[in-house]
Amino acid sequence: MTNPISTRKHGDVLIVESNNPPVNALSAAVRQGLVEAIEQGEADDGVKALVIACEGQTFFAGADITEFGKPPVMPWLPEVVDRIEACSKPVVAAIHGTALGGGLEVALGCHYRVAVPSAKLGTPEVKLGLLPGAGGTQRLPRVAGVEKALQMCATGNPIGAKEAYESGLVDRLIEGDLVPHAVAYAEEVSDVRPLPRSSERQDRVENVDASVFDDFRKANGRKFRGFDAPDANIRAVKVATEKPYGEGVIEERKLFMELMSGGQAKAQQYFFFAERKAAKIDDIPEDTKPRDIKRVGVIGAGTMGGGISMNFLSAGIPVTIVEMGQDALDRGTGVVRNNYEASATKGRFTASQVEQAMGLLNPTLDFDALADCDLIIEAVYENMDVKKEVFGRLDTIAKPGAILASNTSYLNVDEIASSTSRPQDVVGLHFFSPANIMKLLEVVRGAKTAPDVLLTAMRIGKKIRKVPVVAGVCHGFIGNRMLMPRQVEATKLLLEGASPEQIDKVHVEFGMPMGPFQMADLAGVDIGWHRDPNRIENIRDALCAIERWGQKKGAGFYDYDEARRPNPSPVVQDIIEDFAKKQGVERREISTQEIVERTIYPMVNEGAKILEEGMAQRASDVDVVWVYGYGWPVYRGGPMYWADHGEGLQKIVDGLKRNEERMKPEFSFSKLLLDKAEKGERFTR
Ligand code: 3H9
Repeated sequence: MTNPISTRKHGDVLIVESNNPPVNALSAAVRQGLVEAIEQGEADDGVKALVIACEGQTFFAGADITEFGKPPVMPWLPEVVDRIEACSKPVVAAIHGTALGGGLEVALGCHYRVAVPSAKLGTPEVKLGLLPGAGGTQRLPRVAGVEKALQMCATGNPIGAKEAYESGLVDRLIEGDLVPHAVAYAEEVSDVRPLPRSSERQDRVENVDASVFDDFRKANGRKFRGFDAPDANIRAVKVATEKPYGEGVIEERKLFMELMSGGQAKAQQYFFFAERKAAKIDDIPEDTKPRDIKRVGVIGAGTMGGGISMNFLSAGIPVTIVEMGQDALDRGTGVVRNNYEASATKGRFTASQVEQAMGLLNPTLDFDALADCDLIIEAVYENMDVKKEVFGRLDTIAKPGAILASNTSYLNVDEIASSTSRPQDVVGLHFFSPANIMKLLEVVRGAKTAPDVLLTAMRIGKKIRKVPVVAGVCHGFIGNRMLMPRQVEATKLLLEGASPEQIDKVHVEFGMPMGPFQMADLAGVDIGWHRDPNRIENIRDALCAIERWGQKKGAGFYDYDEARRPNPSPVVQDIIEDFAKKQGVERREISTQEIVERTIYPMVNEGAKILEEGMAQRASDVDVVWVYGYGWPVYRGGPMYWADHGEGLQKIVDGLKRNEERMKPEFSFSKLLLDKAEKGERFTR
C-alpha cells in the first residue's frame, strides 16, 4: 500500500501532505501516515513547526465511511488526533475545500488552523446518524463556543471560513497560496509556548447556562423529530460544559458507540452511498460526452415553470421563459422575484445576487425566442394533447441538438416524443413542487432518448443542485407511481371506518412529514379533477364539488383556521359515511397495523414492480426518490431499505396476503417481492 502521506521540509517547517483522492478521507493508511509524520517532525531537531495540508480538491472530508462496519484498523482516529495535539512542536492545519467530520477533528487537534476564505468547516456526522467521535464534541465547543458547536454538531450544516474565523475556530484567513502562507504562519508561531491545545481550554465552556441546550432542542424539535443522532450530539456538547475534557471524551465515545450500533446510523450511511450511486447511469457508453447547456428555455410561467427557472438562474444559467399572455407572464415573473426576495430576507441571497439572477431571466411572449436555447423545458398543463401540440411546435423552432424536456409528472414521454421529428432529443425532467426547493429530479428516459441527452440531464441536474434519479417511462414514473396504491388504499380505509386524521397520524408517526390526506390538501384536492360538480363518483369528487379543494380554499379533507392549522371536519366525516352507506361498505374499527399494511406495504410492492419492469436502475434509486421527493424518513433508509432491514420482506408479504382480498381489484403481487421473500434475499445490500 503506498503511503498517502508525504513530508517535505521548507526551512524549519515540516509540511505534512495527504494525497488520498477523491476527498482525502481518513483511511487507515492516512491515519498511520499522519502519526508517523508527527513523530518524524518531533524527532527532527531541524523542525520547529509542522503544517498539515491536503492535495486535491479538499482538506480531509472525514473518516473513511467505507470502513464503517468493518473490523477496526489501528490507529484509531481519536488516537491520531490526540497524538497531533500532544506534539511538542506547533502544528498548523492548512484548510481548503471542506474540513468535515474527522477532518475537522484533525484540525481541532492541531494547535492552529488557517483557511482559505472559500473553505467550509463542519461536523456532518449527524447526517450519518453519528456524532463527531474523535473528541470533536468536546474540542469544538472549547474552541468555537458552545452555541456554534451545538449548531454545527446537531444540524451537521457546515459554516464558511469567515464565520469560522469570527467564532475563533480559524486563526487566520489566507488570501493567495495556502501552503506557503501556512508555512509562514507556522514560522510566526513556532516559538509560542505553551502550545494552545483545544482540549485544555476551559474559558468557552465555563458558566454556560443549561437553558441553551433546552432552547436549542425546542427550536429544532420539528427538524429533529424521529432522529436519534441530533439529541446525542446535543448531549455530548452539553457534557463539555459539565465535565473535564478527559471525562467528556469517555461520554462522547459511549454515545458514539450507541449510535454506531443502532439501525438509524446504518440506514443513513446506506443512504449516503445510495444518493451518490443514483448519479450513475449503468448502461451508457463510457465515452459519452454531455451536450453544452448555455441557455435554457422554459415554457409556462406558472408555479412550476417559475420554480424550474429559478434553479437555473441561481446557477448562473440564463433562462428564456415563454407564456401565452402578458398577464400570466408578468404574474409568473413577479412570483419568481418575490420568491427570490423572500429568500433574501432569510439571508439565503444578497440583494445583488437577486438582481443578478433576475437579470438572467428573459420573459417573453415570443415562442420563437426559444430558438437559441440548448435545453427547453415544457411546464404547461398536464394534458397529453396540449403537451403534444407544444412539442410539435417546438420541433419547428428549437435548434438542432437542443434537448427538449417535459416536466410531466405522469404522462408517457415516448408519446410526447413521437410528436417531434427528434425523439432522441426528448427526455422527461420531473421537478417536484416547490421546484426551486425540492431536491429530487426524476430524469425520465424515453425509449429513444439518446445517451448523451440522458447524461446531460443528469449533469445539469447536479449543476442546479438537485439529486437526479433515472426513471423509465411508466405511469407516474417512480415516485408518483408508488404514491398511487397508497392513495387508493387510504381512500378505501376511509370508507371502511378510518378517519383522515387517523391515517395521517400513522404516517406522521412513521416519520413522514405529512400523511396522504394532509398531502392532498396541500397539493390541491382538485388536481386532476374532471371539473364537473354534478359528477360525483367518489369522496374526492364530493369534496371538489363543494369547493373543498384543500388548504388554498381553507377546506379539504380538513378544515383550516387562519393559521392554516388543520382540524377534523364533520362535513367530510358525513361525506365519507354517506359514501360508505351508498356503496354498502361495512364500517369497522381500523387498527394502526392495518393502516401500515395497506398503505405502506403496497408502496414496497409497487417499488418491487418498478424494479421488476426495469423502470428504476436499482432499489437504492427508489429510496433516493422517496427520501428527496416525499420526505421519507432517511433514518429508515427509504422504502426498499426499510422493507429489507426494518420490516423484513416476509413480514411484508404476510401482511399483504392478509389484506389481499380487501385490496383487490387494484392490488396484485409483485413477483420479484414474492421471490425475494421466499429466497430470503434483499433488494438493497
Ligand atoms: C466521521 O468523520 C466520523 C468521525 O467523527 C470519526 C469518529 C471515530 N468516506 O460527494 P461526492 C466519496 S464520519 C469515504 O460525490 P462532492 C463518495 O462516496 C464522516 N468516501 O463529491 C464519492 O465516491 P464515488 C464525516 C467518501 O465533491 C466521492 O467520494 N464526513 C467520503 O460532491 C466523491 O464524493 C462526511 O460525512 C468519506 N468520508 O462532495 C463528509 N466522502 O465517486 C461526506 C466522500 O465512488 N462527504 N466520499 O461515488 C461529503 O459531504 C462530500 O463527499 C464532499 C464532496 C462535500 C466532501
